[in-house]
Amino acid sequence: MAFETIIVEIEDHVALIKLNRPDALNALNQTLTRELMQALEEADANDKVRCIVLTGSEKAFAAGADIKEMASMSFAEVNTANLFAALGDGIQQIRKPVIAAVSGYALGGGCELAMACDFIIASDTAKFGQPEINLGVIAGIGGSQRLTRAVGKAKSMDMNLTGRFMDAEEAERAGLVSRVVPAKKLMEEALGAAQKIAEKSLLTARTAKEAVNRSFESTLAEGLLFERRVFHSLFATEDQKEGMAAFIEKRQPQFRDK
Ligand code: CO8
Repeated sequence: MAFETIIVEIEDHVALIKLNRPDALNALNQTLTRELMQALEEADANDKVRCIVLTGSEKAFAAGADIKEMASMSFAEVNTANLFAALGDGIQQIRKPVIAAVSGYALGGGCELAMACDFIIASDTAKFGQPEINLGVIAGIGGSQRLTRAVGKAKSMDMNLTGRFMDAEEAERAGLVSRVVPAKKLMEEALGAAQKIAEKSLLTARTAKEAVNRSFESTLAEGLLFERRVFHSLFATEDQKEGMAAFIEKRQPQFRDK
């Protein structure tokens, strides 16, 4: 299906979703939110897709929520629309791995969107920030929560209170992104990582994602118990037998997601 604000391409088991509002530096409006969630859900349900990559343009992953759309909204309108809740909470419901490939600005809702993905690969031009305070508001899709968990209180407070941007190098040092690559190599690197994930058992990849995400929601003891139990449960799968047999027989595994 054709979308107005995003472009979706599926190749080699990877769905590439590109935010496409160039005139607004990919600012997130309600149409984009709806279309992005639809595309993510369709990719999650599509048997041909084994990993998802979300990206923007070279200049901007996304420069935040659409300020022009929000500016005149009343409390009741923001509340009734439950503005952007789908993005903050919805991506977490996507069970296939989702990589954010970030070049240029990832600000406000854009930074929050990237953080809602499973991990971020950044180009050396990436700039992350929560500048909402300059607009008289605060982060609303996880910028005070996911960012704090990712980089700790000191940097999160600094970014949320001063509105300053963090460059790619600092973001990698702080643990916000998993790797930084030259801008020209960003898509090759992100699609390469997605390809690697796509070669695994999807059943196991989903379980790994679930286990890591559980660490944000539980105590260490509960998280460790969850991890151990799902580890045990993977011995009920054909892919565990195949993966271990392939290692012993010195060949590539043929996973069947069973
Ligand atoms: N919303 C709408 N339009 C935008 C946005 C945005 N967030 N960002 C950029 N644009 C538009 C500009 O208005 C401009 O359009 P036009 O040409 O029609 O004037 C076009 O994109 C290009 O932008 P600039 O000319 O400003 O480009 P520069 O290269 O000079 O600057 C910046 C780039 C630094 C990224 C600058 O555009 C900027 O500061 N943008 C706003 C960043 C920002 O404040 N983001 C936070 C937005 S608020 C938010 O994200 C809240 C999320 C939580 C909501 C939760 C609800 C529950």
